Amino acid sequence: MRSLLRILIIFLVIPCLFLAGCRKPARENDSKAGGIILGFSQIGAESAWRNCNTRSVQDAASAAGIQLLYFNAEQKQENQIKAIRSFIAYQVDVIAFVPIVSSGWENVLGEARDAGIPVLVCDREINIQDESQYSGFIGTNSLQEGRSAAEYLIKKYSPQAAADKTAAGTASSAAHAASEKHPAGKRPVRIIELVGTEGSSVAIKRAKGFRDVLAEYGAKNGEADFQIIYSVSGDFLRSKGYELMCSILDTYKDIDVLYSHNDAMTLGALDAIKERGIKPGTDIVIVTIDAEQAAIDALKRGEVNCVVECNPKQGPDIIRLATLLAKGKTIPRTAYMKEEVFTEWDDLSKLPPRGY
Ligand code: GZL
Repeated sequence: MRSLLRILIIFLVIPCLFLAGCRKPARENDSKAGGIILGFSQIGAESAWRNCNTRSVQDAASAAGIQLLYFNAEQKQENQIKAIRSFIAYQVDVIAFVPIVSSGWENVLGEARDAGIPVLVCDREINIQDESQYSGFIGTNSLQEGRSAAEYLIKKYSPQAAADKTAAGTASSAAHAASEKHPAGKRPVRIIELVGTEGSSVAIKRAKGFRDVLAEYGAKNGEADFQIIYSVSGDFLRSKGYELMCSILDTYKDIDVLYSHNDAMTLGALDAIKERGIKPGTDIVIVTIDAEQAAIDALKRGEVNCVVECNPKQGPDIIRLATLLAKGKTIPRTAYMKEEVFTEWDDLSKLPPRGY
């Protein structure tokens, strides 16, 4: 009921006020520090990661005394475009949005620019001809996340990893088992890929970064040691991760690795794998991205082998950059969040709670 009311206010009340010649209330001695109105269009609530991302922006706006017009697009680009048009009608000081997909933003961003409202692209990137239509990007480096996932696999399956384990006489870890299964020259490592939302910069770049590193490795070693046998979009959803993995396990044999673009899909896939008596982390090596608490816990249990962090706590940076834009300042075109990689070989005992 509340979301319907909110939608009505955004799409009906605000534009009507504008059409009736109303503007946002003129703010007495409008000190930009506190008087900023920020319109924020968020994708939805598809994962614990996304919910943390939203909370981070809301908390940072509140702490800075910024009035936040927040709108949840419920996974629809058209709702994001409507929300941005409402922000323009309300003449907010700055617009920030997380583009669910990377294309289709030219018209509405042209309208924002014509209205003199700076736009901050957050979390995911956009593909646009005229880059003057937005002021800057702050978010995650998805290309590097994909690269880090592949770099882990190369380390895991490299003959050196097996030699190190044998020399150290350590118990046969997943790394040792993996290298034993695939000593140099044997069949390629067979990889299943669960892809994020189709058309999103994150899915495109996590796939590209992963493939680039594997191709570089194959070229250097003169053979394709790694083979992506099937790649399919689970739309970043846990339910789809489960459904797809059930079908994949019924279809494909000799799966060595699951590379999943986010933890929500991974957690769904883990349920499917365990239901079949398969041991995740040992029988199937699992690499996932986000670093939600549930994924870190699975890493500690040995059910996941590598977790690439994708940092959702972008709120303070978004508010800092929005404040600069509201004051007419310029900001960097691109700013990436700090992110780490956690593997089965790390000491995770001192890792603080993830908060998402
Ligand atoms: C990444 C972000 C992705 C997360 C998913 O920057 O856009 O969207 O990896 C989320 O969990 O759904």
